[in-house]
Amino acid sequence: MHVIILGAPGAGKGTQSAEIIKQFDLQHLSTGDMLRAEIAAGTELGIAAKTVMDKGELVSDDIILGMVESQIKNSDKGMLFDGFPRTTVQAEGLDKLLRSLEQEINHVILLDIDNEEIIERMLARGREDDNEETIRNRLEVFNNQTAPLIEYYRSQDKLSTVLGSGSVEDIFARVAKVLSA
Ligand code: B4P
Repeated sequence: MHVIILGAPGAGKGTQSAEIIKQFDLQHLSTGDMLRAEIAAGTELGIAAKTVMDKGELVSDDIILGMVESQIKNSDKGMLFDGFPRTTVQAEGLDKLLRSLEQEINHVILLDIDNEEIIERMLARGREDDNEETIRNRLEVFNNQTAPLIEYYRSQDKLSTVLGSGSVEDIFARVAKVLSA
């Protein structure tokens, strides 16, 4: 089983992913974590990515697809894709790669939450890219570049929308219900 967790920045994708992999036998693939690891290691990719991430923009599709491809090919487990795909090009690239491996995405969970709650959460988190100006840009980037994926997966009949506000446990219970169905 391959699962995508989709949602605006700060919707709680990373938080729910940590719960999901505990209960379901999936390998966590977070492109945000992978990029932050590159930054921490001071690699050329990390240095380039940091400039983009600090502005709240998206790292290029080529870099992201290159990063995830080897992970997918080298894994024999179902994957939980967290924060990926974020553009139609990434979604099509993922579909193409999985098709070549005779696999497919089984579920897409959309965490639905309003912008004001998101801004409150991210300001409380206080990561380097969590200042108000960057957050507003990330929300705009989400609406322009990532939100079209909602329709992309709805038309494939794979999308389930889950209310993303409430306690972490309550939200996870909603997610688990979808994945267990
Ligand atoms: P990501 O690392 O993917 O993270 P995110 O969208 O900011 O947050 P997430 O939704 O995971 O929220 P979290 O659980 O942490 O992206 C960071 C950047 O990397 C992007 O802006 C982009 O530049 C780049 N990037 C990543 N993937 C890319 C791709 N595929 N293509 C191009 N660029 C890419 O939760 C947020 C906060 O809320 C936390 O503090 C958490 O504790 C809190 N919280 C969570 N659930 C809560 C709840 N139920 N109640 C109260 N607080 C809660």
